[in-house]
Amino acid sequence: MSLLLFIALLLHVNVTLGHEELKNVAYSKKVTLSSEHSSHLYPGSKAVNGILTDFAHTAPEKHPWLIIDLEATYEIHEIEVFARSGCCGYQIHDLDVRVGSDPHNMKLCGHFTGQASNGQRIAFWCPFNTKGRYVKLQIMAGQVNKLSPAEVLVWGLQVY
Ligand SMILES: [Ca+2]
Repeated sequence: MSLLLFIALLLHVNVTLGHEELKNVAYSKKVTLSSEHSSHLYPGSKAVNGILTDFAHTAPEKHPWLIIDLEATYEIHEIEVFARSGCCGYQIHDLDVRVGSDPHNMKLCGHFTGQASNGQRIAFWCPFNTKGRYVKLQIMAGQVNKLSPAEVLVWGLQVY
């Protein structure tokens, strides 16, 4: 990846690839968590608000998950997950990232064993021609886990 492209990705600006533009299609979309933190201070919307210093946070569970509804079908190239920056990055581990046309029929895009460090950016490059409307993150191992991403970016092209 060129330095310029990398900087463009960091700044969340659109990247031109040939004649098409990859966009972060998760920004401000609807996010459902498998459970909410008891304080209700960390809703799913904080995982797609463009702010790396806040985060979504489930209650403690065995296999907590987060689903983003992209509201349309996209060809998805890359998914980026940022761990919490101030603390507790280790909460991101054994993470499956899946894409699909409905939440019950999803294909694996990538897996991160971890544990993450605070603020770590984790990139998942989806298999060629991955298409879907829903993106799911789920912790797959351990007994008591909290899913707490600071931000999830989904780089895709709309399928017409
Ligand atoms: Ca955020």
